[in-house]
Amino acid sequence: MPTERAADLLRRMLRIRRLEEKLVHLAEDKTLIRAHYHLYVGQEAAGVGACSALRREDLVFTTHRNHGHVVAKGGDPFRVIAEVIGRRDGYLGGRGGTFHVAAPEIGIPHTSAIVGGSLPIAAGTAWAAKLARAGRVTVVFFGDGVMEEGVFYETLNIAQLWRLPILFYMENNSVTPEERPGRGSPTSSHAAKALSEVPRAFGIDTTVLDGTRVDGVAEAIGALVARMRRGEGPFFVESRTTRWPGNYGSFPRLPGGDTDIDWAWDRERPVEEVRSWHAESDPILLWTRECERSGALSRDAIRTIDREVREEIEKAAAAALASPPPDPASALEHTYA
Ligand SMILES: Cc1ncc(C[n+]2csc(CCOP(=O)(O)OP(=O)(O)O)c2C)c(N)n1
Ligand SMILES: [Mg+2]
Repeated sequence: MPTERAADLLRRMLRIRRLEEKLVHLAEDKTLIRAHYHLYVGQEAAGVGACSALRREDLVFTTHRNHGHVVAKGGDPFRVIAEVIGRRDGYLGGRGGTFHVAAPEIGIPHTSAIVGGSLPIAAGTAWAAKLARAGRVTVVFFGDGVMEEGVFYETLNIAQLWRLPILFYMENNSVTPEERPGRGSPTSSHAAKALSEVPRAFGIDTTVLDGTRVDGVAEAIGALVARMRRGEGPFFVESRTTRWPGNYGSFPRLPGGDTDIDWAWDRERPVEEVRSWHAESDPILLWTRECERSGALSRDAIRTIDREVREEIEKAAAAALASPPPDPASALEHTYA
């Protein structure tokens, strides 16, 4: 891979990681994030790889883990952080908060934290694009838990019957490293033997991906997006990742602190709780090692990118903290009766 592109993918993944680490630090002040919030740590390669195949006008729908998808689609970290902490410069003026970060101007018209809530709306934008012959595609990211919801089945059915230009991007974040593609089959709490067999039963072209490999995701999704632009679709992807230990429990934690980019080479250094995760399943450290191995990026170039991203996120967070809360007089804006 050319150096430019390798660096761009790394920068985008790091932007998400550093932003979310910053959120955990901000959340220590309970007045900044007043309720529950979820992180995308460990799944960055999925969002960044998939969105790298998209244009600005393509549409993306996301979930309760939306920060990563919004940044991957080109969202401004300042406006994302401002939204999460409820400030005026947030993408929704501080009204949405962590669960509903959406940014229509970059193709994220709506975000729902209702498990499965975005699927039928995404099918709607795909239907609209098809009618308008817009060549625009829709990607809907969702978790494996969505496959337990009724709306999933209705949406898959109509999307296939109407041949909609939509990619169902299912992030199966509950697999062990041994269960990632090429190694074995995941066990699941779903009645289906394999989750990927479900869309196949609808006749939908389905791919199982290693969601920790940003280059593999980018290449596979690039090919599917090209086919959708030529009028094919729908497609289904099962993207397998391994849950980051900090995402267990009711609130995210940073076991061992912020990710140190040097852990890519110094595998024994992270605390034991996260050591094997960073060694085998951290998409950013996997990519860092791959970039060095292939010669696309030197260790120093990687460290420089990380330093630049950390500075960028520090600035974004400072600006978000300086942004005022919404004006009380605007409370009824966007309210319909
Ligand atoms: C309809 C609905 N039921 C339950 C919840 C509570 N809830 C929030 S996240 C979540 C788990 C979703 O699992 P999955 O889709 O696999 O996403 P993950 O958290 O693993 O990324 C649940 C049950 C919800 N938000 N919406
Ligand atoms: Mg899940």
